[in-house]
Amino acid sequence: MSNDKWFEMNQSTQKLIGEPPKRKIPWGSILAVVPTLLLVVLFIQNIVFFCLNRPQDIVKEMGALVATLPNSIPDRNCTDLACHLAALQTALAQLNASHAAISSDLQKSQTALAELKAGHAAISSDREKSQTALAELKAGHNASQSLLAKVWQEISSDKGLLSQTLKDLKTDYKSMSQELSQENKNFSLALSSLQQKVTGLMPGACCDVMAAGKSRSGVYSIFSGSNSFEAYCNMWQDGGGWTVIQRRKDGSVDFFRGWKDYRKGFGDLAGEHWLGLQNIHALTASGAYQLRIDLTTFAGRNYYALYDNFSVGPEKDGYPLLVSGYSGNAGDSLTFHSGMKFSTEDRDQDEHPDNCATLFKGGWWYKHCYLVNLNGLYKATATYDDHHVRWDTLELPDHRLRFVEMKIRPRE
Ligand SMILES: [Ca+2]
Repeated sequence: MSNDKWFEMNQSTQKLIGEPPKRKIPWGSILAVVPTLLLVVLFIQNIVFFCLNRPQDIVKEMGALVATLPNSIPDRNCTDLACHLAALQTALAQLNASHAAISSDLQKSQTALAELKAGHAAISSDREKSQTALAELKAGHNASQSLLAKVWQEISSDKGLLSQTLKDLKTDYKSMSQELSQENKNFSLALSSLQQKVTGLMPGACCDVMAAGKSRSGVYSIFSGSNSFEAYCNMWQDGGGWTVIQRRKDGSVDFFRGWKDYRKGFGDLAGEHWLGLQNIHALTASGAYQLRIDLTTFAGRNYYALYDNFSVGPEKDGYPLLVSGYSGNAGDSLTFHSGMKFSTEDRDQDEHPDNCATLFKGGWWYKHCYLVNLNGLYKATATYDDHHVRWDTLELPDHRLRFVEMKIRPRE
């Protein structure tokens, strides 16, 4: 239809203008279109080239990117795109997790920072208070110094008066000290006198007990110097008032003992006993004493020996015996022992090369060794032996003894 129209138009045109003109080749248009076509071809070629090569480049770039990821990411060395994507996703997940942790730490840090700020504010407040208190203290210190200066000034002005007062006080003190010293002396004298009176009232020996009206023989308390002890008082023999220091009568008490026992005393005061060297020493150190020894033989005969002077020295000297002034009917066996120290099985102070106390089973003022062995072994029969209770100046067989009593009394 359009070609027909164009032909009709051409026919009509030809009719109008006569012969149609000759047809020319459009070289200008052709020259203009060719470069454009070339450009289009090149563009299409590049597009095709890009489309063909781009995926491989992407894989390479992604591979390079994945290779930079940490070693902890799995499949970081694979070569295909899916694997690279998986690795990148894993890395992204780890980054997310790290980010969450960092966010949490950040939050905590912010909280801590807020607390620090609060603490700093409190410290600042305390510091202000401290500064205020310090200022008050300084003010107080200044006031005290001022007051002290005033007081010192007053003291300085009163120094003369104070010196005089001090002098007066010293004089008063001296006077009072002298008075006090005198009163102290008076008190000491009164106390001493009182002690003497009290001591005088206490029996120092059995003679004092008798003097106090006790006429019955028995055990009484004795106060001799610093020593107080009990002793048996013989109130009937030869005027009475005797303090018994030793008795043997039935062998009920063992007399073969050591130093400690002889020092302290042992046995039954109402029966067989030894009063003790320390007590005997205390008694005889208080005054002049006499000693009476009563003896009964197995034949039933009674004897006695009386010594006007009797004493036992202190322990540091070995409790030495001093005895003299014999009278009686038993014979003087004991003077032989005067001057001797006391010996026991565990303390040899005799003059014999051996220990007489061990040899003759007793404790005594052994020499080398004895004429008297009143603390020897007690035998209930009249058997003769060297280590028995003996008084050797008695005629045989009477020097074997069934009863012995040693007693002392102040010499009149
Ligand atoms: Ca000896």
